[in-house]
Amino acid sequence: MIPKDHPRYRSLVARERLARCAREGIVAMEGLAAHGRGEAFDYLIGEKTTKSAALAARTAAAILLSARHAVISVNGNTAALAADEIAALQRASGADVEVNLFHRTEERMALITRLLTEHGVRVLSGTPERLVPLSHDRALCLPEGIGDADVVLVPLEDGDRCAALRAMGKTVITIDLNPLSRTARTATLTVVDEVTRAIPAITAACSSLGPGEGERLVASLDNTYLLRAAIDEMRERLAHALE
Ligand code: PTJ
Repeated sequence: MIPKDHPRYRSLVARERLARCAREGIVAMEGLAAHGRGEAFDYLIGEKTTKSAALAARTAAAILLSARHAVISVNGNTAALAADEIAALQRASGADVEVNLFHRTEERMALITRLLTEHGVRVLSGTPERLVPLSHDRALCLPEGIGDADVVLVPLEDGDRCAALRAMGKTVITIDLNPLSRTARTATLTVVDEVTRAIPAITAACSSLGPGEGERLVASLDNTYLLRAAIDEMRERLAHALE
């Protein structure tokens, strides 16, 4: 039992959930290490949505809404932390949801699909094919899902696959607390924010974009600017950390 008045309640609940999901086989053991890295960067942005992340989230909504076929690619960590949030984003954006794993096993695919379905996500099913230019099972995706998509949202992605999806000509949106990661630098658009804050921000933006705002956001998208802004926000916080 985590006491509600613990100053780090949210973080402890997330860790507890990830540990439980790791024991159940939903989260890969490597996913726990990935979460720890994310937490460290979350400290640096003050565990809140920064101005540049809010702008990135609105731009992400604009891209999803104007896509021919948008797909949200869900891995173990994202399913464990944000199943309800994915269901809400799917409703708001009309995007398809595909389970796509770095550490792929049929058992984890089934467990994650069940978890998402229980939370109201409509998960694509079908026969995967080796369409992503990568070796081993990381090449697998659904021809009618990620294979067909022009826009793919890949929270907490591995840099290699992000680059491979870009090489396939897709617009790639990622959510990654580390603005220095290869994924963050390779994606078309990076939301430098914690996944349980970023997804609701994108969902809220889907229903609040003003007339013409989406087109303006897409036309002025500059991911390097957004990453620099995230780093500047971290630097600014560090400069005043002990005041
Ligand atoms: O479930 P699987 O098999 O698909 O595996 C998922 C992991 C996350 C293990 C896999 O994709 C992986 O190894 O990812 P990386 O290369 O460690 O990248 C994950 C990135 O997400 C890192 O840059 C972390 O800083 C960041 N991150 C971790 N937790 C969060 C996060 N970003 C946003 N919100 C988080 N909660």
